[in-house]
Amino acid sequence: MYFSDIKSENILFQTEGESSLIKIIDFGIAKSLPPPSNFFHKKVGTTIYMAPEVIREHYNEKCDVWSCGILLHLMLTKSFPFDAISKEAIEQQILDSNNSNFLQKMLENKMISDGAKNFLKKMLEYEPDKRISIEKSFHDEWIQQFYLIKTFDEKIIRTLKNLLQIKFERKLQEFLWMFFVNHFSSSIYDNEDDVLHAFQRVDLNGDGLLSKEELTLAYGEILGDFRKAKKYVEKIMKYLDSNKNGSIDFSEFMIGALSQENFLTRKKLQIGFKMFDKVRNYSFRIKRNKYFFCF
Ligand SMILES: [Ca+2]
Ligand SMILES: [Ca+2]
Repeated sequence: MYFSDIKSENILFQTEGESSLIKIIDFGIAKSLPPPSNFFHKKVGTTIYMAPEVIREHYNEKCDVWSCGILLHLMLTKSFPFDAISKEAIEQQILDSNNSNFLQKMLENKMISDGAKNFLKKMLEYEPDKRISIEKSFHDEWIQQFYLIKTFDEKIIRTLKNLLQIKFERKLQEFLWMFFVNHFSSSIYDNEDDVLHAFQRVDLNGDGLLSKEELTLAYGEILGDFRKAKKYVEKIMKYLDSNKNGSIDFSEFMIGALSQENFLTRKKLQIGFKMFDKVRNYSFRIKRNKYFFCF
């Protein structure tokens, strides 16, 4: 899918902490990716973030890379590369940026590193065909220096081993876990950072999904036995791939990685139950570490 309206207003931090997850909101004009040779032809988005090909109304997913470049420029310099008093004038500036010196001039006096400048040039490449792809940008040298989770530390290993214990006995149980993970505020999670780091460590290509191959590599390394790892990964996919798309997203991963003993405490379940209990026509009991819903 491509988003076509990447901008600071559409990016939220989940918590105030430094390692907060960020979430993109407002998928109103997002679209599924067109087949490779097809393009979209309707000008949508926010002018200051718009790629030149969007203004020319002939574009594909590369328009998101350009908008990310504008956003990165804003983050690094507190300014936009284009600036004018009207939308039309900004559009004209963007269209006129097809000049080999434009980026060079724009960045020459900026107090940012050469690595950042080079990366910005790749993202703000005028021709979409020559512009870096999202996949390649994740592996760019400048980005990779911030991606420091190279090893399996103790916390990551513990989190990944929790995944091996997951077993849903009933569909209702699976639904409840999904509900807790998707609706609880992060203050409920004691070890959300560990879960995030474990997810990032396994997600080698940075696409936000754990493929069977990525999981097998991770468990193979942890267990020292790739044949065993393959078996475990089959089990993980069976229990955690709830939308059956062949990969594990962060919500699915969270369900398996949170330790059941630590996560399902009475207090947390009661908070969760209050969220359910809008119509107040069912009750909730915890007995000997088991929980029951009574309708
Ligand atoms: Ca991945
Ligand atoms: Ca899935």
